[in-house]
Amino acid sequence: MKTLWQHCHVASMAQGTYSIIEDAAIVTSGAHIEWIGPRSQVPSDDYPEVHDLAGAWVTPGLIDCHTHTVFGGNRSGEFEQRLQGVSYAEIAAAGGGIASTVRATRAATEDELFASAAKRLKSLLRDGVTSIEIKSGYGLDLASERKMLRVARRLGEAFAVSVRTTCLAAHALPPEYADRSDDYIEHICSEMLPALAAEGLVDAVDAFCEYLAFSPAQVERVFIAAQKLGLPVKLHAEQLSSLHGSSLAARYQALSADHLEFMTEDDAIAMAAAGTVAVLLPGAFYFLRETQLPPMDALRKHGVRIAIASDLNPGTSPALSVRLMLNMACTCLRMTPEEALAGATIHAASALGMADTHGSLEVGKVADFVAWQIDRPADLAYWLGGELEKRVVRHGVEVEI
Ligand code: DI6
Ligand code: FE
Repeated sequence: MKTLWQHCHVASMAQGTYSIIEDAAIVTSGAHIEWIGPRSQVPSDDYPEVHDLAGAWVTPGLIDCHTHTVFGGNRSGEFEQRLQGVSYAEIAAAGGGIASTVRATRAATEDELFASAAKRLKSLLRDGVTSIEIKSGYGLDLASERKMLRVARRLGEAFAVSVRTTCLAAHALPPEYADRSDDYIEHICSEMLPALAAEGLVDAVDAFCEYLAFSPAQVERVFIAAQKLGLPVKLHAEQLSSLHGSSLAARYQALSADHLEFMTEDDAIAMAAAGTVAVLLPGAFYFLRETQLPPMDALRKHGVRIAIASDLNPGTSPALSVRLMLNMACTCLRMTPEEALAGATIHAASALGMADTHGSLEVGKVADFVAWQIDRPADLAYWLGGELEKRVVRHGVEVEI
């Protein structure tokens, strides 16, 4: 069925810029965009449904391309302890940190994980998100990683959002494998990934490349296993130190390398050549009070596409708003509001391998868009969180949020 959406301005984000169409109209046919352009040129037709968007600014639905939305428990207690002077090392020695989230995630039932993740997801959806990536990585054994990925799939069925799942079994070393990290990598490559992929639970494979997680050589083994299964890869790289994981990711044509505070210009050159997207995570940068900025000038100079995501996780980025991340991308990373919005739309789509169908408003693409009651697109990066008046359309149909 054809629907006409009019009385709006559009920031289509085609080619990664606002690409503004003033006094615009959009024709959707079923789930897709059939026509978009100035209202004066709308093809004359009998539109069975016509929507007046009352002067709204229409953007693509936001895409949160890096999240750990599914996890047990939370770590606000540790946050409070740290601010009372307890050190991170003391908290970790007492079984806190990522290990505590692994214990809570393993102990939770699938339904419990679904219920807690659904609350966080709803907050992101109220912020205009229509696609999201959700990683595993707090299970760290086959059954628990499966449980997390199943919850991620179920969230995509229960809510008006497209979910891309990423297996992050190589996130941390589980206690059963203490001092045997190579054996755990072998277990991931030969047992976990093949089983989870066969169950259709994995859209991409990720790892944490860091001195306190896994080495580049170990990550490479995970990438080779993923490639054998025909799965694209991505990588947490250069968050705390420079191991050139982002160059390794580029060698494996990774969809993205993420965090990147400590990357070098050579890493940026490698990523640009491979078309690997740089996913910057200002929530983690802020929450950890990081001072090392990603090399913004090198990324821009070499034409690396930059995406922005929430990194929603209990340890380093308890972020429930993508728009707040846009603001932090501007204030902390000195991105422009236009770059930030491209980062949460078209470039985020590329980071998930879905830019052919999502991320910008163009003929033939999926009709996922938000009609915001704002004065100009920069408002999306300007307001600090809160809720903006809006209408959300997914697959050509307005959704209740
Ligand atoms: N980088 C991070 O910031 C998170 N994971 C990662 O690879 C931290 C996850 C946590 O502390 O729970
Ligand atoms: Fe992360």
